[in-house]
Amino acid sequence: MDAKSPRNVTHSSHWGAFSARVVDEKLLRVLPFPGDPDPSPLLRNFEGDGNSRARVLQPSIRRGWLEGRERGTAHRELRGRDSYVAVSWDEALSLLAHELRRVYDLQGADAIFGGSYGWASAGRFHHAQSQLHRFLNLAGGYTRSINTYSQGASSVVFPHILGVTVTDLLQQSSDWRSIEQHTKLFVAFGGVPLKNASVCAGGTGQHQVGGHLRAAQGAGARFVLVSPQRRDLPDWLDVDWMAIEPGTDTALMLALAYVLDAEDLADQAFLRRYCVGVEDWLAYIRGVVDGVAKTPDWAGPITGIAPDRITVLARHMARQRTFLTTSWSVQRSWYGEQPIWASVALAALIGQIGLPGGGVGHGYGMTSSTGQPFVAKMPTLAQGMNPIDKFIPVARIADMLLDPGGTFEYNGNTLRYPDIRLVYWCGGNPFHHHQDLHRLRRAFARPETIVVHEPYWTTTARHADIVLPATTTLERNDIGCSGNARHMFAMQRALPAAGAARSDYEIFAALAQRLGFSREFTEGRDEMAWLEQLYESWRAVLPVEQGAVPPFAVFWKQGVIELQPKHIEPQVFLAEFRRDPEKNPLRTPSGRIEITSDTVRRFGYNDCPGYAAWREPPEWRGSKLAQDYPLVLIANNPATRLHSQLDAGPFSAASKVSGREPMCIHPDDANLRGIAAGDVVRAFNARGSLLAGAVISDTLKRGVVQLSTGAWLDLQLLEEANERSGKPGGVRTCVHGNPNVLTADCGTSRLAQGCVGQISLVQVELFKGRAPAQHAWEAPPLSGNVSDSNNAVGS
Ligand code: PGD
Repeated sequence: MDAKSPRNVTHSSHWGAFSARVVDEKLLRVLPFPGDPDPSPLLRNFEGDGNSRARVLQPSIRRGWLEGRERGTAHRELRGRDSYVAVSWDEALSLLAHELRRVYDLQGADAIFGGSYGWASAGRFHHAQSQLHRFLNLAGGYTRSINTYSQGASSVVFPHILGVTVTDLLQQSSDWRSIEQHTKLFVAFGGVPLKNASVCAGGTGQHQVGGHLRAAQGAGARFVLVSPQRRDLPDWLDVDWMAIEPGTDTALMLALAYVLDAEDLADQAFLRRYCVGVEDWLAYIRGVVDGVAKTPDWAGPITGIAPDRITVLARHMARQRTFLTTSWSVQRSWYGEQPIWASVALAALIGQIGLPGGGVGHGYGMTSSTGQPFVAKMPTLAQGMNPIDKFIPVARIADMLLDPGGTFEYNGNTLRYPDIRLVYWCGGNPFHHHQDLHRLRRAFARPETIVVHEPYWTTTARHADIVLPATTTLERNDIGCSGNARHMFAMQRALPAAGAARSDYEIFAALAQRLGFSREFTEGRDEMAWLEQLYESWRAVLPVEQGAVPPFAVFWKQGVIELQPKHIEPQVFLAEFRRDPEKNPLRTPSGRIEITSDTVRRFGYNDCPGYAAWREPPEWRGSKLAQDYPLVLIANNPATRLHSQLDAGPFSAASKVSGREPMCIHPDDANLRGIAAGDVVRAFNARGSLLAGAVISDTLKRGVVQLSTGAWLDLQLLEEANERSGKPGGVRTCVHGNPNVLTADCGTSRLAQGCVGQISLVQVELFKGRAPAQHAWEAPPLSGNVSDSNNAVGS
């Protein structure tokens, strides 16, 4: 077909399937998949040319590294503000192959950090982490990371309480049909925010969470929202909003448990048959352990919720079919293990775990997947074996780089940080996702070499020594699906690669050739041959209930196939266990729900004892620090993009206020500070400072401000910082509004070491200086000019 004639190309993304209307090799429009009842507005971010300014178009080497590394300096401190030299693919790959060999030979494989956390793009073959891990495993191995920024605490605590991993949980969760049919009271700690249900890893053809909420309400369910933000459930839903103090959900749950216990409403038969350790927990709740009974009167001043509302809610919970769910955000904070544990223990007292419409869940609305019936395992690229057994919990990256050889606690073990010399990142943006970004900058000044594959000049790319231009999802072929979604999409190449960009696969294939394991890495296949192999080996082991699934050629031509959910009947979490706990014990040491875990108790962690307990977080409204920083900042996931992806796209860009990320502030807090809608405000604490655009809203609790993650970092020295907070010589301020300059970099507890990015204490003031424009979406200074012939694929 003539490249100029318009064509529609089937494709998919983490935020939904679509067809790309392409004219003259340019993307004109994105049209949502017609089968999607509620397509995500995030699709618009693919359109326009806002993102193209920041494309990495050529392999680029940081000048300080290029000029200094022979002399052993490499000017690591310049990372993040250095200029780059464009080089040919041949030169870049030779430099990198040499560097990898040097580090493997001199320092060993555990000196290479290949954790490379990040969402990258949908697509089973071009999954950036899988490509990197397959490559590094063949090269000799690497230090890896475990767990996620999403569910850092819950992924470690659930196996102790219920014997399930978070992956099991996603597959086994009670599905929305069972909730619609049976739930009378739906209590959502942290809500079911539709902005998050817009996305799921791998994408979906059907966004259905809004429809399920509507159906449940239509069938008579009542919703209680426990959150500092009303927007955590849709405004069209009739909701009883308990505007809780951020970080205090555990205290509320303990008080609810207190009422159930005190008023003899706990289901004793359930507790006896299915649980262990309830008496120890109740002794703590009654105040036998620490002299403090966890009554509603105790919880009222902590949570900001009136004691009588707590009492009434507990009674309602016991008297009707009640479903409790916690968001991922409530555990992304200090002692994040506790609200998860408390929610399960509370549901156990209610006694409805394993019954349709009752019991407990986690992560409803956090992606579109939770509560959708499991369909099938996905085609997966084999990563091989890593001969190195060193790992860190993912959010401990800065600790590792700053403290080689240092020890840390994790889930009952004392471990040691390796001495990392080379960091290899592919498909993630730590200068978006990590906390305390000034500290991360210091950590990123440590390794000898940092390598990043990126389509865009993100802040992470700007901290790398070797930056290799990666294609975007639209520039390659792939297969899009996720385990809890019914459709599988052919993700067909829509656009030619920008500049000299190559897919991660092509980059690793060329590197593997230089390092002598090309055959093992590629197995002799090109992109299309890999897609066919992945699809056909997946199709060969599909369960019979999937019926006839067409061969690859037919699938590719059709662009989409529809699969069947594994269970026809509504799925109920732990129903088998409830039916017969002897025959279907949980995978906990006792085989029962561990309201108290002897295993965790034996670890001896005071920040995570053997049952759910209230610990005052270092940063909350009640802490001493609140005298200086009286507002609680919620730094949650954005509504206008996935994390930091396509921040310059039209939907995300249009949401900026005065050229910056919008910060929501309650009218009373705004009035107190003389802030009006649209003003540029400065938020700061001892860790950092940022500018944002004010949005005045009473949809959040007084004393709370909200700023989404994902605005690309743009640190500028502001000489004109306000007198009250100004420092001599100015303050390095993110003028775009990336909240992770303000968040704390420490673990949830010694158990899980998850990230605590959700909540921090800050002060906010009207910015009185001349606010500079943000330049985060532009490429850094680049010298050198490389002819296209140098860049041919395969060099
Ligand atoms: P993304 O913006 O998705 O963020 O952090 P994550 O690092 O996943 O980054 C993906 C990067 O991959 C982008 O820069 C994109 O351009 C690049 N990319 C896309 N496709 C490809 C590809 O094919 N190849 C290559 N090489 N690159 C590609 C997300 C993380 O942030 C998560 S999951 C959560 S839940 C956390 N949430 C919070 C929070 O609530 N609060 C705070 N304060 N901080 C958080 N950080 C965490």
